[in-house]
Amino acid sequence: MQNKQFPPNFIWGAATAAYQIEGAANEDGRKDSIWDYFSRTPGNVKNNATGDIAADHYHRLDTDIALMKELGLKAYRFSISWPRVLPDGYGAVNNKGLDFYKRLVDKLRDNNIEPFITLYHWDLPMALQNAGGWLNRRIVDWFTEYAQVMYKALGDRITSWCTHNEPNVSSYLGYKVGIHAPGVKDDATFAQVVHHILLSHGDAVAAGRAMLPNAQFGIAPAISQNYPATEADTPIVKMMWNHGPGLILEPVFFGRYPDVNSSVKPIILSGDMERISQKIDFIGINHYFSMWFKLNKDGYPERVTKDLPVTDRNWIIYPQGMIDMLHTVKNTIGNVPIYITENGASYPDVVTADGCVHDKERAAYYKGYISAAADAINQGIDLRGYFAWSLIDNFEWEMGYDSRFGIVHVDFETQKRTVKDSGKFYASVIRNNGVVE
Ligand code: IFM
Repeated sequence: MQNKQFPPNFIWGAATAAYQIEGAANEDGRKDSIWDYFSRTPGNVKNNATGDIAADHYHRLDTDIALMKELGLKAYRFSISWPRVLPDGYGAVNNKGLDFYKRLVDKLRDNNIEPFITLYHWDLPMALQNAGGWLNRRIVDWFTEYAQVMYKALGDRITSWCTHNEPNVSSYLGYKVGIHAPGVKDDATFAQVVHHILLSHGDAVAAGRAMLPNAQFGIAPAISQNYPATEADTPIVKMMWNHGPGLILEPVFFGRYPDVNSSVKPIILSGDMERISQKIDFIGINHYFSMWFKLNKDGYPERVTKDLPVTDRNWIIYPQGMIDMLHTVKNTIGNVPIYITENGASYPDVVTADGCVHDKERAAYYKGYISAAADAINQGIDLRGYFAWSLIDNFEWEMGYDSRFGIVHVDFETQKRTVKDSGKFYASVIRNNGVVE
């Protein structure tokens, strides 16, 4: 393999999300989110795990920032817990909650680590869910109010604002399939929720432009790469795009929904599509795997297996898929600045007698995907940065603590952190600004 170098100023980071790492679920004025409620309901999460303590990041800020420093991170992507800042979703601001994020941002800046904020990574305040949640159109105003609270509190210290993390996934798993909070399985609800999420994105961007003219605004869908099993299955590729990332990116970039060939349509009021299609400055892409599909006898896509390596989640490892995906995005929406806002792999790690975590498969995964990122840049993709998912092992939604994605191991009994071999590999990538053999 040749050395893979990146442009100067390429941003190397790692990512986390509030509910997955913070813990301190009932402290300093925070109230429940839909994930607190969902995970405390028996049977929803493996081993009935909750994020009550998670990686206890709320109390371990200094340790975790020291780890980021040790790894040499240039940037840290994290999300704000809406119910920590606005426990009832809107109205009274919880200053103790806000102070936590002010401290985090100040400490990052003191350490020359650029903070990248995501406003919504799935922890909707339960108070809002009780008022209809994402199905109630008033949520667009509630979200915009929350965004404005954050712009006002941190706008002088933050350049990059991402409105929603994987809106295609949170809506699909939470409102269509029901395996994520709030556990709804209803096609009409799903369609309307997507529309309200998109509207909230657009209005939050517009509010941000008015308050912070120099800031950058974006959104981060999850985009896997889908291939047809045979040539006859090629229509599946477009179908999967339209139901997944296209459902987010086409309204945002073109002000129209892709054709999903469904009788279930959201209620769209006059002016909505203009509000959704605000100009944005970047897209974040969360990319993990590729999939192959064939059309089954009913005309629906069905996954086919491939003789390729997989992670412990059965996610196919195929770095070329990330390059192909980036070209699809560029060909569809234009050469917009892109950050890979999440990329990583889950494996069942063990701390060995030498006190280390020799996660060579994860290290190989990173080598493959980071090399692919370099190739994509050489092929003309405007890729500005890359964030490993995740900085530390954490609460992996319906999988609880049974799926580890960290480049730093967390012992959830003692909260001890151990940099994995993949973390050491990633640190070397950052030091060398690329993969050096
Ligand atoms: O842990 C999640 C994250 O919250 C969203 N993107 C995918 C990750 C791994 O499943």
